[in-house]
Amino acid sequence: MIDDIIVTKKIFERFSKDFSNYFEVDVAVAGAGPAGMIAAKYLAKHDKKVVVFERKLSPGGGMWGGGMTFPIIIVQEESKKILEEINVKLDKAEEGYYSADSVEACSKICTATIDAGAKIFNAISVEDVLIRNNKINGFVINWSAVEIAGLHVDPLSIRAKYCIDATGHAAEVCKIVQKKVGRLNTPSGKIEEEKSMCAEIGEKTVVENTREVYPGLFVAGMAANAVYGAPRMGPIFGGMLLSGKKAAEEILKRLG
Ligand code: 48F
Repeated sequence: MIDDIIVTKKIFERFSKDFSNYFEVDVAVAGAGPAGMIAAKYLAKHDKKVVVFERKLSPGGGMWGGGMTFPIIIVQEESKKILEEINVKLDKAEEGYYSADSVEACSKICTATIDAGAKIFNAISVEDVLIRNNKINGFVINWSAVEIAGLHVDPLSIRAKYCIDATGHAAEVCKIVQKKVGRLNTPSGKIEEEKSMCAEIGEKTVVENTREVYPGLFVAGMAANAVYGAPRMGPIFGGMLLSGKKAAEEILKRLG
């Protein structure tokens, strides 16, 4: 016999237990795209307590769709190791361009992130930051369903020693900080805005632009290029992976 109420009770109890375990963390990540998940994976592998909040039901961001929904992604020599470490099968196409199945890459990155010990909460959006002594020290979160329905519901907060904006093209956390908190660590102090596609430059700058954009807040992945005014790069994902890894390495240096 299956008791519907026991199912309800188990879900509620397990979620309360999981969620309360992540009220205070070492690192909180906004966005479970490739950059955010790879950052979380490396941090968790170094025994840091990491939580990722993803607006959508499925982690993976823009990786599932490959290029124009052809479910294939490209990575280059420097980044292919990150996928090899998690057993993503790569075809060597030509001249150092490797292709992978986007569904395989996405699901294996997600699995590796969770197996490393990071926690991903889906259907939760970051809508603001916590700030103390001019340092960002947490996220303000709400159910994505509340946001989508436009309901007037106050959010809740979690505290983190460091936060990462890995929200992709929209750079949502940096936008909030620009609007509400103050000057970003960019040439103009504002978001410089993403430029048109150029994979050659975009892939390089996305790693260079992965840095602390405001005390306590790092930016990674496509958000880094959006914030620092660099080009997009389309379905080549090596830079996203390297950016996530760099964000983790920079934060590990701070956390010790
Ligand atoms: O967009 P996304 O995949 O960002 P990324 O990791 O990778 C970029 C590439 O997909 C692609 C590209 C590469 O060549 O240009 O665009 O930098 O993943 C960002 C994730 O963040 C979620 C969003 O649903 C997506 O899954 N997200 C966005 N805003 C929020 C958020 C928010 N405020 N709170 C929580 N999640």
